[in-house]
Amino acid sequence: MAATPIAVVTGASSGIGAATARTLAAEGFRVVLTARRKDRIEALAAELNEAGHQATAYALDVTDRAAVDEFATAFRSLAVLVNNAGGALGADPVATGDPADWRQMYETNVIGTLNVTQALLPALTASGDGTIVILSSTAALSSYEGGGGYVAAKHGEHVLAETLRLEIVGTPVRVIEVAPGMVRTEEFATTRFRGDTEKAAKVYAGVDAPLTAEDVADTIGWAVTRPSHVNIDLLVVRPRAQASNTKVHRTL
Ligand code: 8X3
Repeated sequence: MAATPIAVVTGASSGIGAATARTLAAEGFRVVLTARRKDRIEALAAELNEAGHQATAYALDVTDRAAVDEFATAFRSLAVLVNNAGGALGADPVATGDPADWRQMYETNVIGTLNVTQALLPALTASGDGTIVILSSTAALSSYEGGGGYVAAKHGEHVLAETLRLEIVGTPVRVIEVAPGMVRTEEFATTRFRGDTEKAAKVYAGVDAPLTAEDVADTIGWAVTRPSHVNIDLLVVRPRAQASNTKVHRTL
C-alpha cells in the first residue's frame, strides 16, 4: 500500500493556514501543522485526528533557520509544502513607515518562505512529485498607498516563486503561487493594526462578502490536486466586490 502523502502547512495556527490544513486533511493528506503557537496547532491536529484524518503539530518559527533545518530532517519524502506563514505590520506611508516593521515583514514573508522552501526542497524532489505553494497576495502584484513594507515583502515573495519555478524546471516539483485579495480572517487586519479592532474592522466595512479563509483554502486544495503535469503558476482570487487593490465596492 502506498504511503499517505504528506503536506506541511506553515502558519497553520489560524486563518488561511488552519483552513488549508483542514482542506488538505480532507483531501487525504497527512498534514503537518507548523506555527509558533503550539497550543493552537495541537488543538487543530487533535480535532483533525478525532475526525479520522491524520495530523501532527510541530512548533516552528519560520525565521529561525536552525529550527527549520532541524524540522526538515524528519522528512525524506514530502508531497506538498504550503508556505502560508507571514502577514502585515502597519499601513504607514513610505515617508513615515517604521524600518523595523519593513524588516520584520521581509523576515517573515520572504526569508521565512525561503528558509522552509530551501530546507524541504530535497524531500519534495525525492517524492518524485512535489508541490510548493506560496501564499503571496494581490499586494505581490501591484502597489497601494499605505501598503509600503507589506507590498514590498509580498513582491519579494512573488519574485521568489517565479525565480524558483525557472530554476527547478525539469525536476518533479511544481511551484504554485496563490495571491488572495481581500480576505476577512480573525487576525490579519488586527495584527496589521496592532490590536486596534476598530481600524481592522474598517478594512472590511460595507464590503459585501469579503473572501473567507475557507475560500482561499478551497483554491489551494484545487490547485494542489490538479494532475502532476498541470502547474497553476499564479492564481489571483478576490471577492466579487473588489476589482483591484484600490477599487472596492462598499455599501456605506
Ligand atoms: C492581503 C491583501 O489588500 O490587505 O494580502 O494587501 S491586502
